[in-house]
Amino acid sequence: MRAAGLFTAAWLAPAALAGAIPALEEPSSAHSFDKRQDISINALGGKILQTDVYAGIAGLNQQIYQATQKPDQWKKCNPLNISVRREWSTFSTSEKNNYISAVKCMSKLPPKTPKSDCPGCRNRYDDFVATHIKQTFSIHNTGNFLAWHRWFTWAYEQTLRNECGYKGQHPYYNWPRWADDPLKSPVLDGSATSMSGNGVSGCTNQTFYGIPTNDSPTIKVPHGAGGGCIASGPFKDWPVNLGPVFTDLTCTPANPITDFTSPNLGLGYNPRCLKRDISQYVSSTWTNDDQVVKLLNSADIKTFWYDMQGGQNAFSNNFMGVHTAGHFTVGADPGSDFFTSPGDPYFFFHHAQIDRTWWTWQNLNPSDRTNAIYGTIVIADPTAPASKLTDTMTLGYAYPGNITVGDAMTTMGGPFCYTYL
Ligand SMILES: [Cu+2]
Repeated sequence: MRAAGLFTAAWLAPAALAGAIPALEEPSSAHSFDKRQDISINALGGKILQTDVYAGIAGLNQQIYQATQKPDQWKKCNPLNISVRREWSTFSTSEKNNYISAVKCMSKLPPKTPKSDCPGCRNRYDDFVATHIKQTFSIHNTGNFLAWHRWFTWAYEQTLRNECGYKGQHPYYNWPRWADDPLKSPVLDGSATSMSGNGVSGCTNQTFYGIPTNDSPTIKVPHGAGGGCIASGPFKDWPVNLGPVFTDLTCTPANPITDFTSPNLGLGYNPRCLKRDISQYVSSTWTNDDQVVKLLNSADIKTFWYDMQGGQNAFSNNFMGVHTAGHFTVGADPGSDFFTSPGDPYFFFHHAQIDRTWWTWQNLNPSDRTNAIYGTIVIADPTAPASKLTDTMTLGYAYPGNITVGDAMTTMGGPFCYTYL
């Protein structure tokens, strides 16, 4: 059994190393590595990225590490049953349609969060937005930041499958592949099999978006061609019900609950359209291959953690970091809102790539990095208690059960069994 697993893992590597991602007929099979039918570099924009080479090495390392160092986990999760997350551009048309209809289904199911905990929640998707808003101060610039968002994205993937008939694994959006022109990516090109594209021209009284805030910007992001509602593609009628809390877009109506001491801050009912202002400026400056390579070359978790989130003196030296840059690649409302950003379904494509980037960094040296943790339990507060692997995490009403930070340090342990191609 173990020998067979290692064999499978070993031949997985050359494909990933070449940046050659198989186009699969069906994504649902856990045994799909052997269904490779077509390899097309052109389908990926003709580019081979250094960061994808790193990811290929990481994927092989992880299998070997798990097989040799974690035999008990390996029995439960190995190449014979592991789920494989792929880039959206490698999905077939039917795979894309299956995913898109599952996301839309989430917006049609009733919410599980009680009205008392989220007065504005109107659907199952809102449960995920609400739990992110409620926990914003304890899941960003904290030690659990990467672990919590790994679990959040996985729980969303499970819910698409369990409640909305999705058959595949969660896609990711590989920033550096499309950094020169995100509107060319199959995620954002506005086609019938995209997550819709740019918003129409809008919010024209605004010339820039300020990072971290409009009032005291450290970085000024120029207004792009969008800023208004998405008017075409599968998500043109996508409902945004919650927030804003902290948006960069000045044209968004305020939420009925603006009291920062309220447990329901931003959770009043505020129905509106989904807006985007897709920014080639942001993506090409801070999410290109060189930027991600530099991040992946971080020697320790402290460096990695800071650089991912804008550096030690946040956003100084005109440095945004891939986390914020990935959000501001779509921007607008709710995409630019630190609290409400999951309200744009693009969020989960971005955070799957954040997770892939962390997974890559971890598995370039799995024995030292799998359990490496840095940060405290309170947002950007170095004086608060340090986060620990034994800390409990919750997703509120979005997904049942609690896990620990330690449970989410590997994609092949705890509740997880997935890898990236
Ligand atoms: Cu978040």
